[in-house]
Amino acid sequence: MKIYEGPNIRNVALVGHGHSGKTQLVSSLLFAAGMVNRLGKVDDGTSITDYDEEEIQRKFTISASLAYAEWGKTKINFIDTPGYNIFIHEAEAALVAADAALVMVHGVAGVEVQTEKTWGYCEKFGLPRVVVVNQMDRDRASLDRSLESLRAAFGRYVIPVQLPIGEEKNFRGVIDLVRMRAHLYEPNGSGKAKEADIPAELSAAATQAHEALVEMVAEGNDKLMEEFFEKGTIPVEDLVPGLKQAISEKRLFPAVVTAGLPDIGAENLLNFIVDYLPAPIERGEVEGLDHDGGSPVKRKIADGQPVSAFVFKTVADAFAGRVSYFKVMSGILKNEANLTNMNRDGAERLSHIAVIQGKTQTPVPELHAGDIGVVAKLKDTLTGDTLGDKPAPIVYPKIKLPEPSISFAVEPKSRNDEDKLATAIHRLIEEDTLLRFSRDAQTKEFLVSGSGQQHVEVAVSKLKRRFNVEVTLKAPKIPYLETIRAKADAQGKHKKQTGGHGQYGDCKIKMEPLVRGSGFEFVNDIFGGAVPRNFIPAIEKGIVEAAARGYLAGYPVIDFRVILYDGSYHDVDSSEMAFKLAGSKAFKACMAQAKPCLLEPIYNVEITVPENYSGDIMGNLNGRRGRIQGMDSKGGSTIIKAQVPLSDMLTYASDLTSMTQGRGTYSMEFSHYDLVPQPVTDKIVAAARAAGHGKEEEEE
Ligand SMILES: Nc1nc2c(ncn2[C@@H]2O[C@H](COP(=O)(O)OP(=O)(O)OP(=O)(O)O)[C@@H](O)[C@H]2O)c(=O)[nH]1
Ligand SMILES: [Mg+2]
Repeated sequence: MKIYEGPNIRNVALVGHGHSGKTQLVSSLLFAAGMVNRLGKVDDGTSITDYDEEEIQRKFTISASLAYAEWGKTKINFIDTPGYNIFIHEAEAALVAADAALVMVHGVAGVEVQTEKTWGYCEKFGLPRVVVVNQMDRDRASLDRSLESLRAAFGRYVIPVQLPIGEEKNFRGVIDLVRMRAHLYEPNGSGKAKEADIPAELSAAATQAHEALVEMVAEGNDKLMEEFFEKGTIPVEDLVPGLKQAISEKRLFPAVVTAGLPDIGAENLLNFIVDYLPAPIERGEVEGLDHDGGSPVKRKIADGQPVSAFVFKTVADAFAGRVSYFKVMSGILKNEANLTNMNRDGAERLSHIAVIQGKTQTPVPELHAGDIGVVAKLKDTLTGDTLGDKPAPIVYPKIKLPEPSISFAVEPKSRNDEDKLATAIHRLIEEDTLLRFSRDAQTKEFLVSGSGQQHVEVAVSKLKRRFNVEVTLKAPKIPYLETIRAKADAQGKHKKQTGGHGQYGDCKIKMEPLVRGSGFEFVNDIFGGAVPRNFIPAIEKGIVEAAARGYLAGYPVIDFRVILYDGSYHDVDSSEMAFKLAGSKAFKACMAQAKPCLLEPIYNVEITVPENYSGDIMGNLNGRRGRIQGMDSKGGSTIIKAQVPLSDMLTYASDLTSMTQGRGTYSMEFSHYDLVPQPVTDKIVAAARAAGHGKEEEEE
């Protein structure tokens, strides 16, 4: 393995809608570049970057992965990312390591929901973009139609730099509109091309497209504009740097054509990446903080700087342990380096640094500023951490992922599974930072939360396959709550004075509603010792415990204030227990007056779907207690804002998947849930009782 330095490295991420062909294209590019000796295929489970068993089985990308092509003097690092909506956060998280993106669209479908979403991610990271119109060998594939949708979505700065030669099944090569040459690919899928003159029948179209390109390159560049007016064109030796600059400045988004499966356009794309996309060092400086939570500092992306690396991904391997993926942000990272974890202030030794081709590691002696590598068995470094030279501290910003939106209850299958569950899940969470594991304090269930049903199912499948832990998934119990809507005032008296030692406790309380999220407040307003001080905590305890047992359907009562203002006691018979029971009785008496109601968790969601599905989806929402709050359209998509009860969320998400034909053509974002007052139904009470809620208080 050669050592590559700054100018000879490219880091490009492939992003876009599911099924556009990103994973296939990476394998096809690697084959064309001679990195592998056969063409890996997604459909056979032999692609380089969908190597995980979960991916092979499902035939789509779940987690971002890395590959590289040594092309001429340059090493191109490819980051293949998922396009499926449920895993799209992985694409966002991986873009931090990229210096440019290939935004892939399907040549038949054009721009789709996740194309727009990932375009937005690229914008956020300030990445130059090449639009790849792929699968040009398919029936009805069309560059013109794809461009139409691209321009509608992203503006007129999406400009073709290639034209296809041949259509559909006959797609066999591309015209390079910069140099005005044709490249005809061998029909055997080798990814190799021969240069030729532009076919006569395409010559007029090519000239027109070339002129359009020249004008666009000149548009934002005074010097080139002058040259263009003078000569009526721009010679190729000025056009190449002009285009490169326009791409780096994100002024132009060039469009190329490919077909991954027959491996057409591969050499042209590899050359385009090397010739026109920026090397990491060309990005100049990166920003960070001088320590976690500290002040901003900048670091030049250059070999001459102190070493620093950002860990952007972690893989939890059952045998190799943690594998950390990092980008060298500055300096030269040597094998066996001793670095400091800048976030946790711990020492880490980087033994056996390597580059990775899918899952296959190749050890390297060093990696230069801008390059990407992996290392196993770091002690306590996780995704989002910065490693560096202790005397030159810098901490790079972590990516904030969305919150998980869907929770399932998990039940270990056996005692043995239960023992291993927490450890295994925590290792998975290191790899999949959006996954959450928790115990619901109220329902006592173990919950696994993720971005969608498939996300949680993949986690369960990994638990079994990698860690030999078996669990079953269930719909979680809904954590309803109860609250009050009116003030109340009541007395609670507990008195038993028959025979032996008696019991006596008596209190008067007022109750009033508080705003949502306030919880519980207790105010002691007793004057003159009507209740001795030492019994007051017992009254509060009695109320708190009664509130936890609920009033209407056995769900905890929240968001209210209790004011204890009077009471009485007995010198001999009063006890803590008696006052606790008095508190509980006073609470119940108040609840009867306080207009209690149930609070139901209702999610606020934003659903983006292709226009033609929006009618079905709104009908479905209305049919299941969803409330539509607003609608908007953008490109060919409709954005629906709605509220959906948590109790309907699981079935709702699976309905959406089937309504949009199972390929994740929608995107659903959850902001937060509100607790919304609802009437109590028999069904809810029955479910609560069945779940053991609202048990009677202890014997008096
Ligand atoms: N005809 C044709 N089929 C292709 C081409 N590229 C990919 N496919 C097929 O399209 C399907 C999707 O390809 P993938 O490479 O998995 O797509 P992807 O963009 O990685 O999808 P996600 O991982 O879900 O984001 C597979 O069945 C491929 O065999 C192509 O150029 N031509
Ligand atoms: Mg893929």
